[in-house]
Amino acid sequence: MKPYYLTTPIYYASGEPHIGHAYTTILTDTLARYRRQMGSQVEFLTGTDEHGQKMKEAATQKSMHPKELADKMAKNFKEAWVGLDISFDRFIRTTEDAHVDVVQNILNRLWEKQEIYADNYSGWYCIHEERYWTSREVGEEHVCPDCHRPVEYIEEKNYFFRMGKYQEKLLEHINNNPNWIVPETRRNEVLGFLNQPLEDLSISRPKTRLDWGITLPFDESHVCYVWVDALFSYVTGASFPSTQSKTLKNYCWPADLQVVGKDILTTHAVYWPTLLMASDLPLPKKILAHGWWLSKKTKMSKSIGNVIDPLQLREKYGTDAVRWYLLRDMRTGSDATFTEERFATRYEELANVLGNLASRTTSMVIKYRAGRLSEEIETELGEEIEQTLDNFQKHMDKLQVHSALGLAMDLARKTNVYIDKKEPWALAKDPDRTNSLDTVLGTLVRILTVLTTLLSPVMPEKMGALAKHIGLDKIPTFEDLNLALTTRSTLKSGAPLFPRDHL
Ligand code: ME8
Repeated sequence: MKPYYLTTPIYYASGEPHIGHAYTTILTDTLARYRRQMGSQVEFLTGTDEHGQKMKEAATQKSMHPKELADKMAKNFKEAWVGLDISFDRFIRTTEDAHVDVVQNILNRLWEKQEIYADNYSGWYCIHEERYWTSREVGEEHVCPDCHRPVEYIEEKNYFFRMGKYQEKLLEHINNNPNWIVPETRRNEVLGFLNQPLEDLSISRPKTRLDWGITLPFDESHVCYVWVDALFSYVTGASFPSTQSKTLKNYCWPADLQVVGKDILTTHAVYWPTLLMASDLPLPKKILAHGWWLSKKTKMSKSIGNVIDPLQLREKYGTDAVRWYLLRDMRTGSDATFTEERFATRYEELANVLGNLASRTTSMVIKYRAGRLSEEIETELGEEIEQTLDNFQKHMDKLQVHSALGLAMDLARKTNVYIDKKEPWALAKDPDRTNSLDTVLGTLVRILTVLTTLLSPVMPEKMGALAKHIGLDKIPTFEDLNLALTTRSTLKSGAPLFPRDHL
């Protein structure tokens, strides 16, 4: 059976990874881990986008060859992802031979099918954004509408993809599949964009202007436009058969989910599906376009210079706290503002609600029952647990990760209230109420077990530690949850999960 295939964008290797990249990657990782826990086989792709003008410029500034810079940055991205516990299965680099081969093959196919034609182009071009603009878009000041840098007027031969002819087919697909682009606000943006006639897409750059890219198989004097090159890396990453490997072994296109930021929605929801239609390849099943992390009300970005280094935060608070903050504090799909105060508030929630519940529970089971739960004990709060499990999965399946995490934390909060109400320390003093104490302790451990399952996709390391404290040898999958409630070894106390001295 084909694995559940999901992807992050293929990030530009022209700069260091920052918190925005980390957010998308942690979000995708959490969804990948959730799928694995639901019993699916998963293929998770991330990687670096290493061709194009931006890459060439960044390398020139550093007096490096673009490939040398790409090697360095691909390593930095990979290290950042390992540091943030990202469970990617494949890291693709667009300079890999296998990818160059796939792109040339597909371009050839499109050329033979006359989906690509040569024409002269004259108009405005933004080097930084690597795209053409119309006179109306650049206005009288002649600046790029996206990055506000001056644009250049150019005249050159270009190859064009007949994108315009797929407009109706794409509209039909979006209209027939209301959940193809989520959230709905982003879907509406794409529909708005498609209200205008869709133009053909320039897919080449003359080597006289830019030589750092994949050579067109039908014209040696041009390279492929970096966006077309990078988009097809999703197909290469799915083990698309190339001229070297003709087999369909491990081939897993189409993607089940492609996660991107809202800045690159048009390329993913318009260029990409139309290129796939022309190549006779199926479309991805779903596109999730999330919002931006802002810093002082502006988008965090390399060029603005207001970015936050995710690895620095990790050193201070730990990997899982970074993962928690980013996913819990941003409504999946909307923008959010990054502040250290919000970070501290979210960390407090981990320490005071979840960490506190875990340490109270383990220390009571150790103190009153020498770390052993009595067997076949009735537990309470069954309905709350079932409802949380059910709603958590519903929210995750709708990709509303922030609300799923909120539900798990609510269960932990309610359980702390339950402890205060039941006063197990009073029950322990009363020999007539032994059963009641066992029920309370059993309930607490049962809930912590459920919480390890719910929260391990976002906090794999801490939930692994919690599972050990409560006597489990591994975090149960959703299916194993019932079994895991009865089979466990002695509970052990351990270091606090979320030490308060970080605050
Ligand atoms: O666009 N908030 O790469 P890129 C949230 N190479 N997410 C952010 C963010 C922010 N402030 N800043 C960046 C490219 N991101 C192309 C992609 S895909 C075939 C080619 C995340 O390095 C977000 O996912 O500029 C955004 O879409 C992506 O990084 C852009 O990364």
